[in-house]
Amino acid sequence: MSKSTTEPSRHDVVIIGAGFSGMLLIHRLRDELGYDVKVLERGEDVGGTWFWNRYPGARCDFESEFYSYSDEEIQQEWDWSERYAAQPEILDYINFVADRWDVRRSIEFDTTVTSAAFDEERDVWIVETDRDATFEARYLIAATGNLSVPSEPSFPGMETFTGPIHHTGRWPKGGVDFSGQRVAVIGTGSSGIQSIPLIAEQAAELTVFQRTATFTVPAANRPLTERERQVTKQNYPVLREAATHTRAGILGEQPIGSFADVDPVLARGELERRWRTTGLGVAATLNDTLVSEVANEFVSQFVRDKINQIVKDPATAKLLEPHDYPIGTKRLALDTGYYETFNRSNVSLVSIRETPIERFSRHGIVVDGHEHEFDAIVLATGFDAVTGALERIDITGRGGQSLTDAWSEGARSYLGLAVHGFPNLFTVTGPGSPAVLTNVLASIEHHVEWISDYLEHLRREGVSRTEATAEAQADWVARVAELASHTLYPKAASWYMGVNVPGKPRVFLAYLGGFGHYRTACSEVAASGYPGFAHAHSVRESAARETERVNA
Ligand code: NA7
Repeated sequence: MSKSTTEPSRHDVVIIGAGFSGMLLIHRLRDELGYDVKVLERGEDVGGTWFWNRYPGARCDFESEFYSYSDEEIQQEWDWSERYAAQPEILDYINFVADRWDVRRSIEFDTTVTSAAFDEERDVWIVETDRDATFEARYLIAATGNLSVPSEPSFPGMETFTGPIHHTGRWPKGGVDFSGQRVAVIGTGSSGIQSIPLIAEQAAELTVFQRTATFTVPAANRPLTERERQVTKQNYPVLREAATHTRAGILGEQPIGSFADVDPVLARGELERRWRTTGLGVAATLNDTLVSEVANEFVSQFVRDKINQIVKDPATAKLLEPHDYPIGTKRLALDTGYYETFNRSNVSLVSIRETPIERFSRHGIVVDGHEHEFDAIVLATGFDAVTGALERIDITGRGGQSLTDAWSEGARSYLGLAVHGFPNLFTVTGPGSPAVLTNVLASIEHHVEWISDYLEHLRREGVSRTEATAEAQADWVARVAELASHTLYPKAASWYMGVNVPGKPRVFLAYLGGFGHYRTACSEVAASGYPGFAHAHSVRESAARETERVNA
């Protein structure tokens, strides 16, 4: 911990992260409720995930008109150009909102939080940073994002490679010019799938190293018409409200029934229609795709057939066919021309399933004794998702307990919002919430609203310390695990399960009961006076109140 030599900067609330969540927290808590807030942000500007993930092809995979704040003024003013906006447009939007809400005056940029310790005497968090600055606040809110810490595998000899190595999640600000170069991409998750078609267009040669073939469906991205924008704008409140009742926090195609009840010819036709027009709607065609192996296999095989139709070389098509997990149990990727890219003469695919990367050399990558030579290497290897950002901060709660120890057997949380042993700490879209399975903007708005309401409740009640009880947390963790156990999700080695990071405990990190039910559960807690949280007054404040009482 780098202890500051100067007086701490004192606030009501310290927030870590200035992405979509941190910005909304400033607006809600500072502008609407009058709290003194301070946001600490590692980057040099706002944007979070969308600040860092500047790789070619990066775009959202929920429709932009809804992958955005529901603020009426802003949603009426902003025009989205495409169904799924690309990263530069999303970052422009974030900057537009940052100016409108004047958030930057509450943010310390280029500031990495190194530790946070709860002072039980005063009921405040003491937050240290990598700069000579300490911050104190009654409440600490982690708005650290689920996909913010890149997972960078360390291959032997990596340091000997003479060319540049870029991680998709830390892409250089000015972009990268691959013209005329021999380029390697390692990783075929969403980031690889989005960037590979564009890198292939620019590079002289592109070699894709694939460990697991991923299910991906066409995004069916296209420009939005003025008419479409108008209709959405006229109906925003009702559309947003309806979305909060859905499983994923977004209105989309509804299932046509379960595998057993639907005529396979009809189901196949519906899959065909959705493949061409609806992106993620493919996986929602049957309502039991994520719980029934036969239903899942039907949809999985449909996608494999598509791959074989699109990819001309049968051996490459075979390698691209996903067989390692049921469709939907890892995040379904949305692509623009991914499978078609493998028909290009400058693109080749190397499977590293059976023969993993042995090492990097000065000039490239060695697999199965063969050296592939490259000018540049792209790591599209994903993130230490959901818990990574918090576990990199030395967080100490009540009794000197560290968060890393508390989560050593998997992240535990009450409602995905609070952690037993860590009073006055809230996590936006935290583990145990459904956030990563939803349109995350809907989840962020819900959490910010819930936390703000709760802070107001605590303020009204004169409470200085709140903590999730061990029992409430245990019940919630059991509920999350129980829901997952009835699905096919645990069959995939996914980042939802923490499996992609070596040594991370294998625990399903998201609530599978659906966004609508989750909201209801959170509302019920609020409406019943926040059961599952223990409230107290700080030792000092209680003493002050007692003195006041005696003097009166
Ligand atoms: P993902 O989805 O975690 O994908 C990472 C990819 O990198 C995946 O294909 C991995 O293979 C591969 N990978 C990771 N480590 C290695 C090593 N050591 N060797 C070879 N290959 C490796 O991350 P993304 O950034 O693509 O997407 C994250 C989310 O962003 C996505 O879900 C959307 O929500 C947006 P594996 O499958 O583990 O075998």
